[in-house]
Amino acid sequence: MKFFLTAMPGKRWMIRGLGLFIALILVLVLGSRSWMPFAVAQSKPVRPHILYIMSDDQGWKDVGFHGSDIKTPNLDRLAQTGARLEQYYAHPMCTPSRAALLTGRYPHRYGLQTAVIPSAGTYGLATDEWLLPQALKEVGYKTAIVGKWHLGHADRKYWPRQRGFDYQYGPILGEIDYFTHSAHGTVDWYRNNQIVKEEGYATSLLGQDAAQLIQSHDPNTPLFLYLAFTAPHAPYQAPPEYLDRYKSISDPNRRAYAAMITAMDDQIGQVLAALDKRGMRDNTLIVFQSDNGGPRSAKVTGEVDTSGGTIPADNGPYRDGKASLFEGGTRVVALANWSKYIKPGSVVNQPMHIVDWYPTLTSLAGAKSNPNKPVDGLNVWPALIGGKIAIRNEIVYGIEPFRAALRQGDWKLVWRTILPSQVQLFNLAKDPSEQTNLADQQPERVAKLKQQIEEMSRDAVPPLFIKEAAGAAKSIIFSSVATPAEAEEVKNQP
Ligand SMILES: [Ca+2]
Repeated sequence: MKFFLTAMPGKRWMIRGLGLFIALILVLVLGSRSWMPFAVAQSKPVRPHILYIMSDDQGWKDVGFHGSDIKTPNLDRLAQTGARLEQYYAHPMCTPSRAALLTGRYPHRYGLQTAVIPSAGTYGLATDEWLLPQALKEVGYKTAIVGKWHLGHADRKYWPRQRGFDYQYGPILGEIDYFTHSAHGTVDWYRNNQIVKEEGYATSLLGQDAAQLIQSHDPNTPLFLYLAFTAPHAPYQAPPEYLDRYKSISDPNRRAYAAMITAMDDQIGQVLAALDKRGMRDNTLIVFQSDNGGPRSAKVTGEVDTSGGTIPADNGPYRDGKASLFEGGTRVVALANWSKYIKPGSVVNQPMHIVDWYPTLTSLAGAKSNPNKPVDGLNVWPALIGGKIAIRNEIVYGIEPFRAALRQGDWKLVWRTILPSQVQLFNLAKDPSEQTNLADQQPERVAKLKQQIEEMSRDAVPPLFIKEAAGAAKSIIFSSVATPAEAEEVKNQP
């Protein structure tokens, strides 16, 4: 070898040069993590397990990692080892948000843009929508919903087992008692469409069921588990052992609400432990979000009467809350975690919308998107893994016949279209709390945003809530006679 190199000096230089070249490449590759998207150095994701955790009516600030006094150690750890999504938007109420997640399409396209499906409601999410579990099932996923549905209950064709979920456990309606699992005296607690009567606190039962499902799952089959807690939606109820942890909070509603969130966090810890135990964690994308902002008015906490106490949710700097098109109703607490691809401790400050998960998750799964209808979501995977390219410039908060809100870049228009109409324009970069209405100073911007809303509204189906409520009201007001006692009752309603 020595002779070879001595006899061929040119070759020796070539070998030295090659060594230097390899060293240079190694320096570039290993030293470049700080500026490269985290996942570029990783292999391409292939059909991950997906654990999608949703809380219900949780305030933006009501997690440890947003500075709350409510203890959420498991969510905090997910945030520390994943990405906080700090400009993440949902719709302002349960039904529209959940529909947007599962369809990837704005709810005004199928009539679910207004309010929630009430307990007496007979309508549901249109059955010609192609839902996320249906798409994932086609490419071999096992699909499961553990928790709240709220996308139609009066007809079984709307139920989750009929909409692509292999397994179902939990309530179909929007709100239940946490101990009796009932709404208006009717038990709303099912496993695979069969009513289940059992003891236990709803949050604990959901967590235990999700953990058991993971423990019995074959890790070689991709799993989509939609874990939709009812917590911390009203009624504000928690077991004594959790209430005892918040003796320092004197207000009963806030104390129970804090206890409900910590009980949920404990269950999330159990579910994560099950993923670890089953060896699935490394190949699981975990998402957590609240379905809408925390309520700031007793009128929107739900169907139970909470008017006697304080409203416990805290949306931090954001204006108003649930049911409102202001940021407090729509910019929700959210995170994504998958340490193999998503940089631990990162913060995604790009705007993201709940409709974005549909194309993002179907793309990761190698599944087909909706074959028949336009999807509004965008694939935000590059943003989640630290890419700097802006994916989304526009946020649709809601398009309803009587109100709408749209964000383009930093500018947001909130428009009440019924008389007396009202237009508000905010610069969210400078004024995230929406305190200064700039509509009078920027008439051209207002006109442009209004025009865009008008154009979007042409694709809207009339809200099914209004259609059904008007029908019900008509049958009452044209078929009975009002009495003074009834008038008094109506006047005294909260
Ligand atoms: Ca909700």
